[in-house]
This record gives sequence, structure tokens and C-alpha cells, in this order.
Amino acid sequence: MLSRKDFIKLGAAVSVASVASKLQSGTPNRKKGPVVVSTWDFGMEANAAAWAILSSGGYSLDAIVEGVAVPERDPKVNTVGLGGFPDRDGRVTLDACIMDEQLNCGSVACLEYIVHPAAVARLVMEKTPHVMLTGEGALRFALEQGFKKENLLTPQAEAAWKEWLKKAEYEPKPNWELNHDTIGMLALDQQSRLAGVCTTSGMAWKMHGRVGDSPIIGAGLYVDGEVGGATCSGLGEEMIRIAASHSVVEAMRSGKSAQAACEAVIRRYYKRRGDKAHGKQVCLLAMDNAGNAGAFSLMPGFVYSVNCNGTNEVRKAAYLLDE
Ligand code: SD4
Repeated sequence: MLSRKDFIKLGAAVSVASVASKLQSGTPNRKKGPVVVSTWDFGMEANAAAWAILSSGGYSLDAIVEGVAVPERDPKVNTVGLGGFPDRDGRVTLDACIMDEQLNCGSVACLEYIVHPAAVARLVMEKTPHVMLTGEGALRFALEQGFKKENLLTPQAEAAWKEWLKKAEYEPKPNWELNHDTIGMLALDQQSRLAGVCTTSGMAWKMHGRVGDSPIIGAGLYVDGEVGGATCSGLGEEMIRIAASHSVVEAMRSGKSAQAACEAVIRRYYKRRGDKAHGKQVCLLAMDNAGNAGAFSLMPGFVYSVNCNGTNEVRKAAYLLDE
């Protein structure tokens, strides 16, 4: 029995419908030119960097790595790459994964000192027989590949950590400032090649060694060129338990639109978890292999950035529960 009101905010739904209709203008499901979508509003800048490659006929995989490199190297973004908030020991540990339309994938987890974990994940995919490298091994691989070792803990992030240490309480809340901005990005290029990436510093003040959904293929990201792709943001433990991105892609495989697939996965999650889902945020973003996007979240507050046919705009996702 659901104990909270189960409804979709109409205003948000209308926003989504309007972007969906823009993306779907023309013949539904006909292959589109390039499209790139990403989580949150800082996806705008990342999309613009990806778009520069997509619009000149480049490969979606190149576009997404360049796109997410923007927040990764931005010290003002406290949730990705340089400037990411550290774990409870003051260590900045990064998670990222990448996947192409042919099910090739790579991942790094708990990687320290490297600004661009998404680029390292790509090399894990392309240059090793493995999918996932973690911690010391991921760092060693990155250094072997020519990445530079850098201190990722900025003075601002260090000050925030020292402030947190005064109480040292780990209480993840949905959409709280500065702690929810994993970037997940999906792109379709002019040759209809789909690719996705997800990169984050994870939950601030996590236990050292904690790995979220973001580097886990099927949880934080999944792409299948036959169907589409999906990526997530929010509390990683929740996405892992429902294999969120894979679930969305499978829902699309069974015939649902990207939008309907995101909604179905959130509804099923809430039905299964009930009260345990309250106070958590789960945000899903999907795109089918024709470039039609959709998004849905458990709680209000999720926005995503869409760059299609030269427009780059932020849209509100519809959601299931009122606050
Ligand atoms: C994690 N999913 O590490 C990430 C954090 C995040 O929005 O996306 N926050 O759990």
C-alpha cells in the first residue's frame, strides 16, 4: 500500500511533453541528426562542448568524453572531478563509466588524483581486456596511459569537509545544494551511433572505498544501440538495487518510449520500496536510438539539458512524489 500521494506534477509533465514533442518533431522514430542530453543544468556547458564535435560530424564517443570533461575540470563543480567534495577521510575519489552502441564498456571506481576519470574509463574499454578497474589499479593504469597526477581537493572543498567534520553526520537528502550533480550524458551522432558516459565524485562524506551507481554498468549507465541508453543521478545505493539504467533500456526494448520507460522504472521502484524510498532521490534520463529523450524522477527537482538541432536548453523532469 502506498503511503504517500502518487501523482505526476502536471506542470513538470507539460515541460517534458514540450521537449519530447520538439525532439520528436518530424516523423516519429526516424533517425535524427545529432542529439546530446545530460543530467542537471550544468549539462548545458557540457552539451555545448559535445555539440561542437557532433555538429561537425564527429563520433558520439569523442563528443561525450569532451563534453563531461568540462565539469570534470571545473573547480566550482563540487560533485565531479577537480573540486569534488571528498569522502569522510578528506580523499577525493572519483567514479565513471562509458559505453558505446555495441555494448563495449569501461569503468573506473574510487580513482584518486586524476581529473578526467571518464577518459580513463574509455581507455579501460579500449585498451584492456577488462571492464572495470578500481582504486590503486585504476590510478596505476591512468598514469601508465599518460594522465597527470593532481591534487583534486580544492581549498573550498577542503573547507567544506572541515566544516562537515564538526558534526560528521552522513545524511544524504534529495536535491540538497552542492551534492547531487553527477553528470550522465547520452549522445547520438550523425551516423546514428549512440554512446553514454557517467562521471562523479559520488556522495560527499561517503566512507572511503564506497562506490556508487555511477561507474556500474547497468546501474548508473547502460547503452544498447539496438534500443537506446539511460543514465542516472541521485542516491547511488537506490539505483544499484534496481539496476536502474539497464531497467530503463529493457523497458524501451519492450516497446516503451524513453519517457514512459523512465516513469515505469521509478513507479516500480517506489512500489517495491515504499517507505524506504522516502527522502531519497532517484533521477533517470533516457534516449532512444532515434534521439527521442525522456526523464523522470522520484522527487521534484531533477532537471536535464537537451541539445538538439542547435537548441541547448534545460528542462524540468516530471516526478512521482510531492516533497
Ligand atoms: C552516487 N549517484 O555516487 C551518485 C551521486 C549523484 O546526484 O548522482 N548524485 O551515488
